[in-house]
Amino acid sequence: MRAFHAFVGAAALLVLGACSEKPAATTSTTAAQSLPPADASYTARGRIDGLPTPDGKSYLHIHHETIPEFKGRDGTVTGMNEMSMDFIGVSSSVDLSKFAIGDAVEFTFEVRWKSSPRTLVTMVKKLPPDVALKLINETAKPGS
Ligand SMILES: [Cu+2]
Repeated sequence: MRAFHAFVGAAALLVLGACSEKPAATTSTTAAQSLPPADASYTARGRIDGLPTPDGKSYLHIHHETIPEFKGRDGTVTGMNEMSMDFIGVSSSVDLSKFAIGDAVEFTFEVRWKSSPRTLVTMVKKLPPDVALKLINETAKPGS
């Protein structure tokens, strides 16, 4: 019995390992080679609310400030309200290991309405921790 359970455990780990590596590999390949030109690119400020986990269940999540110049699918400037938003596509050139939840950041993302990932984060840089972000709906600060 004991040997059987150990075997099942090892098999489960292998499956998890395979799942967690696939999305990352797909994202970086896509980013480097086969993406059409971006419809638009925006730079905004925000606070990191979540970071990708190896199991693929969590993505880069940023509570961003208002983006007044944001254009909708038809090219009309609609603006994007302050919101907490998942960014599923992250360029392989961005090293997220340097960041922690709660970090204030400036970041750039590209939008492609007709392909996947629809948003691709291409730059993230840390802002001073005491920077005053305009996040009206910010509730409890992480760690408080
Ligand atoms: Cu948004």
